[in-house]
Amino acid sequence: MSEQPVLYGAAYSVYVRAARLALTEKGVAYRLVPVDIFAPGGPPPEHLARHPFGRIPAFEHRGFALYETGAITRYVDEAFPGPALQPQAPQPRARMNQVIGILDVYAYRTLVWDIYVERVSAPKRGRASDEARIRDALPWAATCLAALDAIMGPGPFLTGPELTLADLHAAPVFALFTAAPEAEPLLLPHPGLQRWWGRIAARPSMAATSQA
Ligand SMILES: N[C@@H](CCC(=O)N[C@@H](CS)C(=O)NCC(=O)O)C(=O)O
Repeated sequence: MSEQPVLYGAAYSVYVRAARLALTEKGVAYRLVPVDIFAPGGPPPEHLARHPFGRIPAFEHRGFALYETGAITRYVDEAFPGPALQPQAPQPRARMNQVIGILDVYAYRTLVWDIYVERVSAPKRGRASDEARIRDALPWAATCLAALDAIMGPGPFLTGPELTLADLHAAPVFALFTAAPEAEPLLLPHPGLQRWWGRIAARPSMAATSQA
């Protein structure tokens, strides 16, 4: 049984990076064990035993196995010493959970799969971008950014004066989205969000999680 938490996944993954950011911001040493969910035969059977939906990350600490990134990052915050990554007061805590929900349900698919993957990843892999998919995603992307901006208010972090899990779930999404040229015009109406991204992108935890 490992004392040190273990994260099963791949460094390229948005969700794995959110979990790594939480561990890093808490100052928790962990092991990243590579899993190839896109292997020709599908996710390896030992990974499906950890995660029946075949996604990454999966997590383990002292024999306690967990999947779903929101559960993992909240567990990491609550089980380890270090700076609190969740507000105590009900209202800012609800805002943090609201942002994580927006990212999971709306922003991840739109900003990462519809825009970043189509515009940046697909051509790198020799596939033409699906222009219709990108075009259709732009209004949704604008809605996602406006919603996050409205919640952020004066900042400097997404849900107020302190860094929270909301920032750590959002940062990996923005790291990919902002690599697409579509990001700049979409972010233009949101200078507060741009400043937030500049601030988050410069954190040592982002450098520490930029590769395996
Ligand atoms: N709800 C899951 C989502 C995890 C997820 O979708 N991870 C992506 C990588 S960033 C994945 O495993 N994708 C594989 C697939 O879609 O088959 C969580 O919160 O952990």
